[in-house]
Amino acid sequence: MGSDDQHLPLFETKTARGRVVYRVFAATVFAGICLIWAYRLSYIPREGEDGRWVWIGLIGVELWFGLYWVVTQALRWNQVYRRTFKDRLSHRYKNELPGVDVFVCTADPTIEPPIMVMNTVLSVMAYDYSSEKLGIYLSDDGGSELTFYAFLEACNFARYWIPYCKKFNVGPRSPAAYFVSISDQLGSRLTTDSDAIKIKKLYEEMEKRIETATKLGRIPEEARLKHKGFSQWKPYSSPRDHDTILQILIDGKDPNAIDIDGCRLPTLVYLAREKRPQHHHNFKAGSMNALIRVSSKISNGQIILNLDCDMYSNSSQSLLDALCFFMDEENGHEIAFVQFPQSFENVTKNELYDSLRVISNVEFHGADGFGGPLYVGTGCFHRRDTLCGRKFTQDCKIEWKRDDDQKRLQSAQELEEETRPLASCTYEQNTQWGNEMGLKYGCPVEDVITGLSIQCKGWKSAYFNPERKAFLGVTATTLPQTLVQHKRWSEGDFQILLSKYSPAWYGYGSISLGLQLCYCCYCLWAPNCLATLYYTIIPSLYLLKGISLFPQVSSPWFLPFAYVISAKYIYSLVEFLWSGGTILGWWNTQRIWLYKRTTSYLFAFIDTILKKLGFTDSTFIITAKVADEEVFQRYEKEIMEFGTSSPMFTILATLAMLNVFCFIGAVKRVIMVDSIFSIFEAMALQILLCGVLVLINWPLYQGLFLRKDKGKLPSSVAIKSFVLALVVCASFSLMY
Ligand SMILES: *[C@@H]1O[C@H](CO)[C@@H](O)[C@H](O)[C@H]1NC(C)=O
Ligand SMILES: CC(=O)N[C@H]1CO[C@H](CO)[C@@H](O)[C@@H]1O
Repeated sequence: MGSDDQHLPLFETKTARGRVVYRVFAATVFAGICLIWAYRLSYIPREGEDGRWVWIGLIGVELWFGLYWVVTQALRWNQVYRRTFKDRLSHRYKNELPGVDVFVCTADPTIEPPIMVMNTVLSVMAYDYSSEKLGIYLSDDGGSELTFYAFLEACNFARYWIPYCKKFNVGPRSPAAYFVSISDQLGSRLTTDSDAIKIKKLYEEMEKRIETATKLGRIPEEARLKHKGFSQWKPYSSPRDHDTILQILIDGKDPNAIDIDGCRLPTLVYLAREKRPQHHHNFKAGSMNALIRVSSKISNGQIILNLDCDMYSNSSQSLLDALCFFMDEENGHEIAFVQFPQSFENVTKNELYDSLRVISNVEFHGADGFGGPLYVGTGCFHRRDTLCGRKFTQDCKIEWKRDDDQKRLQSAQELEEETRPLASCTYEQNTQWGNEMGLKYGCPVEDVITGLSIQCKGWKSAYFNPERKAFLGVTATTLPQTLVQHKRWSEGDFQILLSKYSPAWYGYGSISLGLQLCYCCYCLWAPNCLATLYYTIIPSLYLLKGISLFPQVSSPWFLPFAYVISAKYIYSLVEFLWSGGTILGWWNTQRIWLYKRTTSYLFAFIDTILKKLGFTDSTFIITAKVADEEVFQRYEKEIMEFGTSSPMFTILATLAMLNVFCFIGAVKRVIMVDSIFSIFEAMALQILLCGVLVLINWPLYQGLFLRKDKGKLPSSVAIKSFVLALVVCASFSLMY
């Protein structure tokens, strides 16, 4: 190792190419938007004329869309890309790498099957990292014996799995994903590759035991007798009412904790924090904070990785990638967390529901250019001290070398006893936990608000989006799941905007203006519903009536509309294709964009306002990660899944019906009254808007009238929406 090597950075940051071209393009779009505003303001119908108020409404809506578009430019203005140099890291630090604790949170064994959770756990246990420095903590908010049983099984299987992974350098290291990936080869190599076959058999036996236990809802008696840990479940224990259950299954400091090759194993800890009905448990933020405290006594890794239980590690090197950021001599000391993208394994080719493609591959790179991405609650490495509320100062370079390997005198059992009180319900009373320390409480997106407050303390974050995805999760596979998930996100983000931690004022002066705007793009999701609803309803109704709300085709004012609309959509298509999507995928994403805005965001908006006025209380809904066989088959065929009747679907269906009626009305008018040309001349944009709405709603009409399977819309929704839309159209036609 030459002395020059010491000065080379561990990561590099490159600004995106084509930035200037993009900025010029954005400026032209903005000029178009200004012209649209000018048109609206100069043609307001006079008092008493038809459509005066509607026109004024359009001014408001177009002002909103235009300004929101300006805000979203922050995410595209200054994109950067990161690259790491893991070889330099290993070279320079060899055995002096810091301890890393991995937190996996699960909450309900029926919604999040234990076998899936164990695959996540096993995938991180098998990281390419020195086992003594790795601690894996499972927080089980379901307080379930089933999960604990599965964890014991996984712990045992790990003794075979980790050596196998290291010996053959396998990838991915989630056994389930690995066996799927080699299933073709296994078929042909049946007789030669006996190691693979042996380990697969072991896995399948374990899987069978866990799945049987899950199905029966109870664990085998002999397992219960074999491990003392089960005695911590008392007859009166229930998920909402139990003592702290803490088990150190593998003590990394114990020289006897070894795998079948005699190598040390990572620390493995199970925690179900105390739950009492009279104490609020603060959902995932509460369990993360309990884990932070408990782990500080056991392994106390300086770096903490937070993973959702359905998100396995697909790259055994991502830990080293993250360390390249933290340990860089030049810039590492200011980085508080490294966020990896949320990627999904279960996305169909033309992503029927939302896949966060553009957020992951475009927008977060933009936020990174202004000081760092948001913390999104999974796939994120944190420095422990910043997570615990430390403020940034220029001189707080961290000392990575620590004398960690000193012998601990207590046994694991003594340590458990000593640590248990840290996870009790009352521990946090009169402390700063949930406020200045750990993850913040009281917000449905505890992660985003926590990340923001860390950045407001002067820290930066980094976004790392490698070609080979570091973590893979499961995405929503039905429309209700998607909409509910987005309701929670948009509601949480909107609450942040209105809270004392609002990026708009709390962030002022402590994070860059660009980053403030980036946060606002997400925090303003919910209020977007109003403008979108206006645009999906009013122009169509006026089309039905034959009143034009947009400039005629021959008017010069038509040009800014045509330019802004085509520029925006062509750009959005190009961006989508560039980030790896398909054309149909883009079209599907536009549909979900519309559905989210007219339902999820609307409900989020109303709920937030009601909550501000003191009416409702927030509830955390976990979105199910499994679906039954039929649902799954439809998902694979990219058939939209409705299935239930919900107020959200009534809204969607009514809007869809309304647009069909208006479109039919317009066609009728063409045939009966006017000539095609004069209508088209006057109403081209309204016809286009209404027509696109009808086209994009095609799966809804299918779900309402054509499909016979269980995933269609219930007929009650069909009737309700039909009648509602008819009443609206008829009364509108009569009223004016
Ligand atoms: C996951 O990892 C495997 C190799 O281990 C790789 O072939 C695959 O492309 C990765 N998946 C994604 C989505 O990056
Ligand atoms: C939960 C779930 O739907 N898992 C599926 C994800 O996709 C893989 C591969 O397509 C399936 O094998 C899983 O069953």
